Amino acid sequence: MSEFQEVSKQSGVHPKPAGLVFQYGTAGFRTNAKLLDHIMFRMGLLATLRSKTTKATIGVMVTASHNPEEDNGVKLVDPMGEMVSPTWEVYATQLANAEQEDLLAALKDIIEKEAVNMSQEAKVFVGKDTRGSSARLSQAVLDGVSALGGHSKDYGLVTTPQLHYMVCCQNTQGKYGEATVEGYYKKLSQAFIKLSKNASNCTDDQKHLSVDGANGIGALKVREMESHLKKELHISLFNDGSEGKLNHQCGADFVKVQQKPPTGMEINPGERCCSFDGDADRIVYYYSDSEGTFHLLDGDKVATLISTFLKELLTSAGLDLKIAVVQTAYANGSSTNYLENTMKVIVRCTKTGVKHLHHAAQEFDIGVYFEANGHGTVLFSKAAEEKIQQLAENSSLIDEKKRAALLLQNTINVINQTVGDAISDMLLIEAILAIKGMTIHQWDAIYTDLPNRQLKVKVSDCRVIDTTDAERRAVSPAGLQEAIDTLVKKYRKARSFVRPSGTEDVVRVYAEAETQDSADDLAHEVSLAVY
Ligand code: 16G
Ligand code: ZN
Repeated sequence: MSEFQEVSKQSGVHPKPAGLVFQYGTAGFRTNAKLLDHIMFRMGLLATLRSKTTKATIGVMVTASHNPEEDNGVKLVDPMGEMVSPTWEVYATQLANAEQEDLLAALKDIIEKEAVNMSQEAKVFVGKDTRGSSARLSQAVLDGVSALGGHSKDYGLVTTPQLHYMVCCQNTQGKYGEATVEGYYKKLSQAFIKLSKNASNCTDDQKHLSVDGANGIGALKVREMESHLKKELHISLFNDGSEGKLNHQCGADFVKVQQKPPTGMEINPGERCCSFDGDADRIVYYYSDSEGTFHLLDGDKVATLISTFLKELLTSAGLDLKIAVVQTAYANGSSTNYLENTMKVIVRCTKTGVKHLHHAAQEFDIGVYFEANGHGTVLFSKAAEEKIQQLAENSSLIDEKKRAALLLQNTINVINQTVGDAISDMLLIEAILAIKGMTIHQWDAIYTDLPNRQLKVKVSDCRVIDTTDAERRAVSPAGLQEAIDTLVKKYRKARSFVRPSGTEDVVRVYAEAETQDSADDLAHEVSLAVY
């Protein structure tokens, strides 16, 4: 077969250094960019096979998100814009680790297991972030696709959620939108402008937002989008990539972990600010008060704002739809308490990693999912979307119901349902605050976060820790959970858990308690128990 000869030939241009082993982790492959060329080529091959079996377009995104500039990575996107299925994650690992002389055998093994029809056409969409290594690495992906005779479309510089969106649009024959970056801006901005029209008395001052672009792709794309927003949002962009280094002392991950503002940003008291991460799939908000104290509004606060807004609209529209919020063990206890006991919405907890949250959210009419780190979106079931649309089109409705239904409809259109999207989340949050006439301080005051602390512990092998109950309890090593339980009892309103990281060789420790000192002490004591 000539295609295998072509694979052999091309793989020689992208050789694997012998002995190098990587795993397709929570967010694909991610490591120093120098080690990734062969992996990129092979992911091009794998995406082509995946496209043939699904008879649909598959996406490949070259990015390492919030990692430092020297790193890079790759993620595969399935037909509806979701993360690639777990079986194919296993294939990805196998193909990436096959030694040079075993590559064809590894490839043929997948073809056989999945009964891939090699005469089926294949199409792969490729995107990349702004890292120096991304151009070369995305070319390696394209080489992989063409070696197996697949067709590719290179979207060039796009955010991760934009690529997910393109894949979904393509495979739904345009029902979700047009598979172009321009189409994405149009859909989101039109919905945003319609939502904004419902904000009466909104001053120019209230339409102002400072955005930290993490010196990455998000900054570029916010610039491109701005003209579509018709002055309904005034953005001051910082860390736009013109001077600073990607993710260095800035971006959503830095702000969340360090609990302080990014460098390179001017912050005036009370002003709304937000940070994207390096591939613009995460967002966190913050402000500094009149005393100069920094306040962070993370993914939990975002989930609360969005779910409150949606629940109120459902009530006004008289729609009986089941809404749930999906969180992880990292969600602040105060947020869970507020959602369950004050808001009375269903709350689910899943393991860390977007695919777990996404999956859980799909089980409800409306599933709002957010990780505390700011990655999240809202999913509407097909039935829910249809009910909302019917109501919005029903001309005999009284004003309040009609208004609520139209707001819901535009909310659906401003959201990127394929994956968490900093730009889309930003537009939705800005619209909600404007409609509710809410300041960032008022949003922050919905509930008060419990003080918390995260630590990481280096151990020789973090896999000795095994967890259950959505990572909230340790089942091994023996005695660890009992030790944590004893420590937690010493503090008021306390909670703590440990879990092995899926992206680094460390164990993560989380603790929260009534005071910051207690949270710090508890985290420290639990990390000692991990040794
Ligand atoms: C990945 C995940 C993110 C998760 C993080 C946890 C995706 C797209 N990204 O970045 O959701 O919060 O890993 O990292 O799933 P950890 O396992 O090292 O704590
Ligand atoms: Zn990211």
